[in-house]
Amino acid sequence: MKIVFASSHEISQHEWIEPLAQALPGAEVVLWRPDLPAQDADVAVVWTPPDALFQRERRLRAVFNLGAGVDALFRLPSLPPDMPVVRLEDAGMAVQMAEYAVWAVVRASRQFDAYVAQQGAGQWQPLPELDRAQWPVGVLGTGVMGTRVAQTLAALDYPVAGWSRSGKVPAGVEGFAGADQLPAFLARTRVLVNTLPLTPETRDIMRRDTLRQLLPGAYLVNMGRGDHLVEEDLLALLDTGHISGATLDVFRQEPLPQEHPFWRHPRVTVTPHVAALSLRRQTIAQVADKIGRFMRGEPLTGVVERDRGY
Ligand code: NDP
Ligand code: OXD
Repeated sequence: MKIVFASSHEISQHEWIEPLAQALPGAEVVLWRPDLPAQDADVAVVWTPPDALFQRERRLRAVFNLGAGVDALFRLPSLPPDMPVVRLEDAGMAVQMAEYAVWAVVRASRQFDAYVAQQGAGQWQPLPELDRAQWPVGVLGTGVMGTRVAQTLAALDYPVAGWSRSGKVPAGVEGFAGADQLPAFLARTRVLVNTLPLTPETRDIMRRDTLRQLLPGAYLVNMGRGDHLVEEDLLALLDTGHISGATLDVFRQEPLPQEHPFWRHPRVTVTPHVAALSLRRQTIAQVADKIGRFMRGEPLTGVVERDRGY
């Protein structure tokens, strides 16, 4: 079996290629480069690869994505429509997403930024206590990531609801399903936490008319994809005060351009797409297991449903 490894990021032979080969005895693992002859590989392991991969590697039987989101792959015109695409499931990312959401929600609801400002001014001024009932959290997408986020915030006694296609939510979380129930979900939500995958149906889901349905003084946490959020609409609603602040990890253009107003906005926190980092050991173990199952014709999870887009 021959595996090509294709990534837009720098790939170290020592950190990725060799451990993957060790985890799959008998497999040949090579780094794919557009300037080398086609490798005639059986499978590709990828993170945001170039379209040229699928133009050149004509014998691929499946592609294994080194992340949970497959939107970048689906943008490639040469990805064959019937090629199985297998995504990463959790692999140590869900707990990080939960940490990120807790960081943002707790900072906003406990007014910790105000205490940081007070320290700067040498002020000792306790602020009113937190009333969690005033901070209902709504999690968009209750899949692998959203479930862990919702469970973690519910364990901190925030009132938590989740929205998904099916309405499936963990215990202790109120469930809302589909487009029909989106208005009711938004109307009870003050902190909106996005963990949706990017698909044609979810693109621009956070825009003026949906964000305006949130409770006044709403707070936004975006960990899904930049294209979920209409950035100008967020800026306009921050200006009116309807949205009190936002913590954003993903952007329509990454890296976020230097001139972008989010960088200097006093109520926007920017992080560089790090809500959950790939953990090398867990990622390699999971991908190797999935490739092994695929090659042996055994059932495997994480196969993306192409018509749903996730
Ligand atoms: P899953 O496929 O496990 O979950 C997706 C969830 O979104 C499901 O609950 C699904 O509903 C719901 N959903 C999808 N489409 C719709 C729709 N049209 N309407 C309502 N609900 C919908 O994905 P993961 O949780 O593993 O990952 C989610 C996303 O998180 C990734 O695609 C990626 O964009 C992002 N991510 C970001 C990271 C970062 O560092 N910023 C790191 C990792 C992931 P249902 O349950 O009914 O199917
Ligand atoms: C992912 C990501 O989708 O890191 O896994 O964004």
